[in-house]
Amino acid sequence: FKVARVETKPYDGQKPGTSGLRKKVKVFVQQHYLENFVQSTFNALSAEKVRGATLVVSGDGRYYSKEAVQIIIKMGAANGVRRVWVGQNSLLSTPAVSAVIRERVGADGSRASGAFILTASHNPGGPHEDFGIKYNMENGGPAPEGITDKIFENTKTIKEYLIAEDLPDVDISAIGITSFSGPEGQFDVDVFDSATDYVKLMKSIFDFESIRKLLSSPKFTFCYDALHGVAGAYAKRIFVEELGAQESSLLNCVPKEDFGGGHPDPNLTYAKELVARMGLGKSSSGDEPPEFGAAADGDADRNMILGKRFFVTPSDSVAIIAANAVQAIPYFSGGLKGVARSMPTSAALDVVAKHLNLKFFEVPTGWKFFGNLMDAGLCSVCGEESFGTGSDHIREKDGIWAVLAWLSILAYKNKDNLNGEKLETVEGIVRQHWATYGRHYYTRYDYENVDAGAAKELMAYLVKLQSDLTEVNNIIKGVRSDVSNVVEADEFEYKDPVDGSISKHQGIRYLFQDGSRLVFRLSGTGSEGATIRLYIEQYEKDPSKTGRDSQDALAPLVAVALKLSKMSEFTGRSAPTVIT
Ligand code: VG1
Ligand code: CO
Repeated sequence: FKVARVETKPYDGQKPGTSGLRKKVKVFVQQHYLENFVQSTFNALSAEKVRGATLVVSGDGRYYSKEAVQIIIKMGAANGVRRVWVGQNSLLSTPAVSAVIRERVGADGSRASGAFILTASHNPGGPHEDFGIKYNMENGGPAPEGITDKIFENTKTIKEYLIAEDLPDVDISAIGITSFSGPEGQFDVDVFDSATDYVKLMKSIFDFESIRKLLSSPKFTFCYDALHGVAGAYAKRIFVEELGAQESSLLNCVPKEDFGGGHPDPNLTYAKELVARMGLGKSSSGDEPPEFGAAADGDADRNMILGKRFFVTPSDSVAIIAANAVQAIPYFSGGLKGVARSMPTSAALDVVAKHLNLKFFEVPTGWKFFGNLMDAGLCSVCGEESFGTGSDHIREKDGIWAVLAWLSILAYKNKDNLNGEKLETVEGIVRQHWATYGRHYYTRYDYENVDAGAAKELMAYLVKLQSDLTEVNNIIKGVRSDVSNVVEADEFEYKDPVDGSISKHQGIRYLFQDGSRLVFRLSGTGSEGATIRLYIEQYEKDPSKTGRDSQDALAPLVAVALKLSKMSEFTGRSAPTVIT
């Protein structure tokens, strides 16, 4: 093949957000749009990460992925990349990409040094919905801000990109290596099975035999919903073939370009079918719900864990996994190096860290901040309130890992009980945890697709309000006299303990005397307008008071949050789009 230099002009707005560049498909298909971003990424990396390198390119299989893979292959070839690795049909979950970078060895002994992940994660897909792309580094984790800032700068000045226009499209449905010869020698495209490396890694972390026993117990019933995302490509292999679950326990496990028209976000609003099956929500079918249910998002890095008629908040989930990991999961049997959570995630994990005397870190939203801690050996288990949970086995959050972690805990708690009267349940484990550590009542209100100007004004107003806590507390007393005082308010700023880098403006916090918190942030993953996220948390230590309905328990704080922020005045909304 030959290398063509194509002239181009910059596009506005190619700034990677919390997790890569996400835009409507109609934006991505504009002439040179994807090419500009890919070339800007190559130009932001040091030469040895590109020339002669091995790169992974794949994603959640959403609409426009197949075209994008071919473009990136041709651009890789032209930029001197030696090999491109592609999951069959361009499918690889985000955690599997991370695993492939860290674990896979090519037939010729090669190893990958980075990846383009093609996903907009939990955002809907299809010709009228979202596409996305992000770059991951040689540790398997998302590019740090230093790199994403450079990429953005490059997109503003780009004049040309390199592409092997005459390279034929590669058949990405067939496993095997196709070789080409270019000006600098051989170039290979290696199409491989999407699940093999990931499944192998999972088997090295968990005790599959004990999970298999749990799943085969007639008293244990199981259900998994991939919401038509890429998790489906792993669910059958792991849950059915390896662990013996029934095929009928898999819902929506065939990956689709448009996620079946749904919103592939595993929460109580969007995972409707699973929620009904688990006996939650209004549309319960009347059948006896399974003991355990879980769902994933489009790229399978998120998870929702449910018990029979019971929802586990993601903040509780990571705390419970951390509290039980050493006993229940072989990978952690030597102890935890430390734990970490994102700032808006509830402090349930903090309490576990304190009890178990573990190192603890609070980082800004987005998985990239956990990676440095893990690379430095400071953190084993971490999580976010946004249905992201994971560990240092890779450098991304991992939806299926979280399910296997919960199944391991259930298997451990029931190991002498599989033929007994009654199994320990998800709900039982969570209530026991609250009794020991106290409960963090938690909810998040999302206001999606709000006018971007109005959202900025609301945030600016909240920052200004922070300078006068007397005023803040007067407003609060005017709404609810039963809510405690705000004692501190700030904008969260993070100094990375490993590389010393500083991230500012990571969310507005109001901290109350009784440990309650209100956090306000603007989303960095949307593709249209602005999304305001409001996080509400309240700690209850008294074991006799940990069993309340969470929306009831939090009603006073919610009222205060809405009043303090003038939410309806600024946004014109009387209610949030999604409550989780
Ligand atoms: C959201 C979540 C954040 C998560 C990010 C990527 O970001 O809040 O916790 O890491 O999505 O998740 P934001 O900026 O919209 O609040 V995924 O599964 O979309 O890659
Ligand atoms: Co995701």
